[in-house]
Amino acid sequence: MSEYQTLIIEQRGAVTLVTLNRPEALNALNAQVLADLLAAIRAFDADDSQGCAVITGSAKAFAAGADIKEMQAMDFAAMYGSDHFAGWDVFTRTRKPVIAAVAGYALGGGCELAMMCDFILAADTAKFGQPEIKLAVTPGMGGSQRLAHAVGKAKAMEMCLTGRMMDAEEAERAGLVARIVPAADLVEEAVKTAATIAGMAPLAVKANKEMVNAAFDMGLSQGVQFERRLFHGLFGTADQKEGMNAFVEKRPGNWQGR
Ligand code: CO8
Repeated sequence: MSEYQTLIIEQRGAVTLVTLNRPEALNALNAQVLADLLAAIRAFDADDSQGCAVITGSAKAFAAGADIKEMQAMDFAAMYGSDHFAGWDVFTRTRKPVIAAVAGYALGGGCELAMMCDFILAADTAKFGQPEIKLAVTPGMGGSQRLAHAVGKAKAMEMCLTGRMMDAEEAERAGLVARIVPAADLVEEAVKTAATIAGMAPLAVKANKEMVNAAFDMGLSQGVQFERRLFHGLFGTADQKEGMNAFVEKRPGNWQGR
């Protein structure tokens, strides 16, 4: 039996495929999902045989939000006292890349989880939204910030204030998703993309992820400086020598991860 109550984990070569599995609640994110996901993602990050992860849901729902039934009776003291949702910050500290493969609903916390991943591949059936306003609350897992970064103020504001959903095409046009694929091919395409990433030199993968993320926290000149220092640092690795030698010798690189 799986050690996870709400996830199915498969290793496909160097790719960890994580499938959210709470079909009775359209994968709503409750405390158990958070605990399972943090444990799974920590195990993935610590496993040298794994280079990239994919998080997906079902055909109907990636995740239909934070679990409303779990939050329904909570008051301010319970929310603030437990710093509810702070655990999700841990998820974003994963150093290896994580791809969200989204089919169906990605609403509220589901949209926020997808945006916490490094990029989103969307099925043509995907629907994104921050409908918390309809519950008289707001996004609580970073959605207002990450959506505004991804799609700009006008669309983020409209989405948060009206709670309307964006389909896959609009999401791609707006820059929320990297690419749309037919629903039937979503998981295979995401695993294939993850395998491509997992086939790259591991330190370069971490450095690329870290520097693109820095663009959201740093000003331009500071970010460019950060990029350059990380770039310089990679010239202290065996894989940089191997990568450039392999190019000159017209052969694939053989990475050591150091
Ligand atoms: N939480 C708990 N249960 C849910 C959720 C959810 N977010 N979404 C769906 N479910 C449950 C339903 O209650 C239903 O259970 P049951 O069969 O026991 O009645 C089951 O999943 C199936 O759902 P539906 O029957 O509603 O399925 P439909 O196909 O009719 O509709 C929808 C699908 C449109 C996705 C609909 O389920 C829906 O609107 N869901 C809620 C979407 C939503 O509002 N999400 C945002 C939640 S709030 C959030 O994510 C962040 C809150 C931040 C708070 C900040 C606090 C610090």
